Order: sequence, then structure tokens, then C-alpha cells
Amino acid sequence: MLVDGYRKGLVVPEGLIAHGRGEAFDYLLGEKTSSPARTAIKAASSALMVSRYPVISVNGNLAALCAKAIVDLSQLIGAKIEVNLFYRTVKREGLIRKELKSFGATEILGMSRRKKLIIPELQSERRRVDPSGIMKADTVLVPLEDGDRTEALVKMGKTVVAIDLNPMSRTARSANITIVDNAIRTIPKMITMVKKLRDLRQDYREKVMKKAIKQFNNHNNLLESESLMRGNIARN
Ligand code: PTJ
Repeated sequence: MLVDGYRKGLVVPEGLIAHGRGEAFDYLLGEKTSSPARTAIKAASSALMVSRYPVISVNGNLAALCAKAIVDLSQLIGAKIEVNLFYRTVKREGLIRKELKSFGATEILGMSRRKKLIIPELQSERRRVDPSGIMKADTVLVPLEDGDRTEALVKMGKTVVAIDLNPMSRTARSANITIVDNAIRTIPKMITMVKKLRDLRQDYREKVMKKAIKQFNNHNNLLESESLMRGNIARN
């Protein structure tokens, strides 16, 4: 899937390396969504649902792995989609936009021709964000993110939800809610969770979501994922 994305021009060579790193961690997780990841998915889905202005940040890897699920999730929770690339080129952002549009996305933020604001403390291309997207968001979903930007977004007061197979990465540690799981499994599970929550009676739903957010402890959740991985190593 990722190799196809690379051939289509969505993914950069560095993305293949990042994917390989992810696969190694996924192997240690047993290639399935763990119980701590399920807890994080519930907290993350709740945080996105109560959010006033949620935004999903999409890079090349994510577009190659699960463009349709991203579009479905964004429509379900009313989130904006922003293409935000570490290795930005106009050609690649256009291809990613086309891919997302082919699954029904109507508005894609973050294109080069749009006015950008700069996150001052960052050096990479990821510092350029859309004034109607990540800059305005109160909650940002950042699958496969780099640590610098996660830290910067948290400092800006945003709720950051990360998806990262490496529970020790700076992104995983600095996000408010980190789902240690493969994005390809996580996004469809978030869709199921959002639908499940949406079907609850409103007053009960609010209680359930509030509790899921309040009880979530990112540090402890990461330790649980790490411990699962260590256990799997010990057993093999
Ligand atoms: O498309 P661009 O230009 O924005 O570039 C995207 C990459 C992925 C190349 C860029 O963001 C990058 O270099 O990312 P990093 O710093 O390597 O971080 C990627 C993190 O995501 C690592 O911790 C990986 O373990 C993890 N990861 C890789 N594949 C997956 C994943 N996490 C969840 N699901 C995956 N499928």
C-alpha cells in the first residue's frame, strides 16, 4: 500500500523508512489494536467530538494508507482536513489533494497557494499552517507526526491527538492523547467509536465522553503499551 503510494508520488522515500520503523513496533504489538490503544481511541474520539474546531493533519504516508477513512472520519465529526507536509512540494500536495477528493473530500486546506501562518519556533516546512486550519484548531489529529511540531502545538494550547506506533517517540510523549497503534487500523476504529458514541442519548453521551477524556492519562497509557511490547519480546 505504501509502496503504491510511493509510486503514485504521494509518499517520499523518507516515508518508506518511517513506515519500516512503524512496522517493527507493530510487530512488537502483535499487529493488533491493544487494550491501551482502545482506551486511547475512546478518549481521542471523545476529544474530537467535543471539540469546537477539529482539524486532521494529513501527510503523504497517511494519504497512501487510509485516505478514504480520513475523509469519512472528517465528515462524521465535522473536522477540516489540512495537508501538511514535512517534505513539501507543490506537486505532491496536489496529488494528495486529488487522492482525498477522489473519496469525497470537498475542502482541503494547507495548499501552497493559500495564505499560511508560521509557527515561529519551528524550522521545518511543517511550520507553515493554514489560518483556517491548524492555526485556528482547538484539537488537532496528527498521525505520524514529528516531535517538534507536536510540542509546539501543545504549547499553543491545542489538544493534540497523535497516532504513533512508537510509544517512546517525542510525539507520543508530548501529545495530550497518543494512540499507540497502526493508523491503518486506528482511523476505522475511531469511525466506529464516533458512531457508537453518537448513537447514545445526548445527556448520557456527554457523561461518557467527559469521563473518557478526564480519566485518560497519556503517560500511563504509553507505559502500558511499552510493557505489552516488552512482554511480547520476552515470550518470543
Ligand atoms: O509526507 P511528509 O513529507 O509529511 O513526510 C512524512 C514522514 C512520515 C516521512 C515524516 O513525518 C517523518 O519522517 O516522520 P517520522 O519522524 O519518521 O515519524 C514517524 C512516526 O510514525 C514514527 O514514530 C513511526 O514509528 C510512526 N509510524 C510509522 N508508520 C506508522 C506509524 N505510526 C502509526 N501508524 C503507521 N502506519
